[in-house]
Parts: sequence; C-alpha cells; structure tokens
Amino acid sequence: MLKALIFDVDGTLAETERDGHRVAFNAAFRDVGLDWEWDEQLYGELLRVPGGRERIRHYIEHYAPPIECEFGEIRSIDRLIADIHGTKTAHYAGLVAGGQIKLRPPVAELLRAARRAGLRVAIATTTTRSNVTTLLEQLMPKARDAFSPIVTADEVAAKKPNPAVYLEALARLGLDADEVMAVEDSEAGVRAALAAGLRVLHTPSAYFPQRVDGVTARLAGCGPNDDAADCLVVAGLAELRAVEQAIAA
Ligand code: XBP
Ligand code: MG
Repeated sequence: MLKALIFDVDGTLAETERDGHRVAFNAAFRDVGLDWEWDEQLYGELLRVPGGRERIRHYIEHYAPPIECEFGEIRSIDRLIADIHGTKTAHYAGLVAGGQIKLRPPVAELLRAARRAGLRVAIATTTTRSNVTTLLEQLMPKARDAFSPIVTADEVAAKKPNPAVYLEALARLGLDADEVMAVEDSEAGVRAALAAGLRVLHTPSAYFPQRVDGVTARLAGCGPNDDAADCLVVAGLAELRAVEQAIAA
C-alpha cells in the first residue's frame, strides 16, 4: 500500500531550470568576468549532465569556451567552478524570491491530496540544499516543513541516475520500496528511482517532455501528451491509488 511520495524538485515541483537555474548561471558567468551565455537550447543539451558543478565542468571540457576572466586570476578550474557555482546559487535565491517561479498546479494538487490522505512526503534531489529551502519557503511557506526527509545529492556518493539519493530517502523514511512512489520529470531521475526499486509517477516538464520507459503512470496536466496512448495517465492521487489497488489485486 502506498504510504509515501518522494518528490524530485527541479522540473517536478516547479519549472526551475529555464527561467531559474539557467538565468542564474548566466548571471554568475558575467559576475566572474566570463562572456559565456547558455541559451535555452544549449541549456537543454547541458541538462543531460545532472548537477550544476558537473554541468559547468562538462561545458568547459566539451564545448571548450575561452576562459578569460576580466576580474581576478584563475588559480584552478576547480576553484573557478566553485566560484561560479557559489555565485550562481546566490543569484538563484534572488530569482526565486522574486516570485517568478510557481509550483506546478497538477503537482500542487497531488501534494495537497497526499497530505489530506495522510501520506508522508519527502524530497530526493540533485540540487543544492539551500536551493530547496529557498524554493519551499517561496512556493509553499505554510507547508515547507511537510517534507521529511529532504535528501540532496551532496549527502550521498553519486548523483542521479545513480539511485543513492532515493535509497537514502527510503532508508530515512523507514519504509519498503513497494510502499513508496517517486514523482519525477527527467530521464535521469526516473532511472534513479527505478534503480532504487521504486515505482514512478512521471511529471514531464519543459526540458523533459518525452515518455520514459518503466514508469507506472503519468500525471495529467504536466505535459503536452495527455492524449497519447503511450502511457497510463492519472488525474491525481485517487486515480493513482485505484491503479495501485487494481495491480495488487
Ligand atoms: C536537478 C539538477 C541540478 C539543477 C541545478 O536535477 O540537475 O543540477 O539543475 O542545481 P533533478 P545545482 O531535478 O533530477 O534533481 O546547481 O544546485 O546543482
Ligand atoms: Mg527534475
């Protein structure tokens, strides 16, 4: 029986990537004196690499941009990446506090229904912990303490698609995998949850609109493909539980 939902953050709770993280990365590049610009299309390609620091490193290694900092001398690539990422995290907090990023309505309704039904809710994410805190405070100030545990990738050995963050969340919940479902948008996230033995409710997002194999169902209203017959589409928690019971029977 379903006892808890573990939510991903970026792309799942809110469309944070295009108008949040991407914009914050570009502001940070400018701050450190780099003329790099990640446009929407390039960012979509770079998003295949989970983790902001890993994404910057991948860009340096595979896109070979000129590294000419106007301000200060570059002591090492590691230091440059850390500086950019720290600055980016501050910009991201400012953007979120500005109120432009909203909780996605179908996910908000799922959350409300889960809490009404007494399900526990948790978070398993690749993003930095302070980003989660800032986002929850802005998007759901009254419910920000509802999520427990909140596990971020910096606390485990490897990022999604590695299952570590989901396994850690599961262990802290003290539940069996078959009592928990993950709510995810990206392919790497879905693969991480499946590898942890979880069922997955897929919530496609702007950068990850496509179907991912292995999911239990897709949440209606999260993407353009609700009419497609490629996946079971559920309207919300009640329907999801009905499906679960039918499968178990
Ligand atoms: C989110 C990520 C993160 C964010 C940026 O993936 O990959 O890297 O893009 O946050 P998921 P940081 O939704 O699968 O958790 O810069 O803090 O890494
Ligand atoms: Mg995501």
